[in-house]
Amino acid sequence: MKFAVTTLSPLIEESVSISLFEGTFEERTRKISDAGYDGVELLVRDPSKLNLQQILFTIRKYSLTVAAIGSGLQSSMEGLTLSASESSQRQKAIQRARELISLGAQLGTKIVTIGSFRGKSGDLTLLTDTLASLAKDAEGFSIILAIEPLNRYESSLINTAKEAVNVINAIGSPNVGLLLDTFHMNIEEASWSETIKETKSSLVHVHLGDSNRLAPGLGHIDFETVLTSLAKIGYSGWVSSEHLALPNPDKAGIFGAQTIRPILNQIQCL
Ligand code: LER
Ligand code: MN
Repeated sequence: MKFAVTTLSPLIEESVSISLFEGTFEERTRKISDAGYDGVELLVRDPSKLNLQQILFTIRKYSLTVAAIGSGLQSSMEGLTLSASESSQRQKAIQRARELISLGAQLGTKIVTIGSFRGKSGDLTLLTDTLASLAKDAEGFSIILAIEPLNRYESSLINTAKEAVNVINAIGSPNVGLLLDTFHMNIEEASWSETIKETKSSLVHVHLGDSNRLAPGLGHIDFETVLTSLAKIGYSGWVSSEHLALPNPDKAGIFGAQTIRPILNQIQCL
């Protein structure tokens, strides 16, 4: 398993609750590397504004890789959702998803997340069709769209791992998989080990956040059980810390790494 953390891509001035580490993009990248992460999950707004060469240069300078493109800012900051009922709005979101897929390929990751970008409510059949058509774009770029169940208070579309797997199976593409986020799982799932075992064949990405959405170790989720369950199914993808930047973005990022890195090291020694 490889270990990443969510942080903003360059040129976003607004503060974002789940962007870890403070400073310029280069300063954040250096701190992420120093804290013991292997990669970054980049939170992106408008991909056309990004200087990709500069991002790649900085990330490589600190021996990191891009774990995933996080799409959550599309709904929270750009007002775009893939389940928008109005066709022109939905088309704008679909176009943006295509840009994120292309961005992911150019930055060398396989994963584009589909979490809150899908919207808070809407028609699941329409969303499934939209994701099926995006899967064809993803195929051309060797990208996997990682569908993330969100807890019931954030969306009425796909709350559980089982619901996500139903959508993934209905689409039937190797370019669509499952993203499990421990914060959402803590609300919606009955068992860490059973859910992870049952979703083995679909699982492509994992978000780590504690029960209160603080850094791992600041709530009551047993991350040893979570990570051991992932190891037992042979999961070799990314576990990406995505949690509130509290008490501040640096402390939260460092604390999360201090909780997770020793468990990963121990598991990898077994
Ligand atoms: C939102 O709660 C979340 O977990 C993000 O990954 C969604 O884009
Ligand atoms: Mn998440």
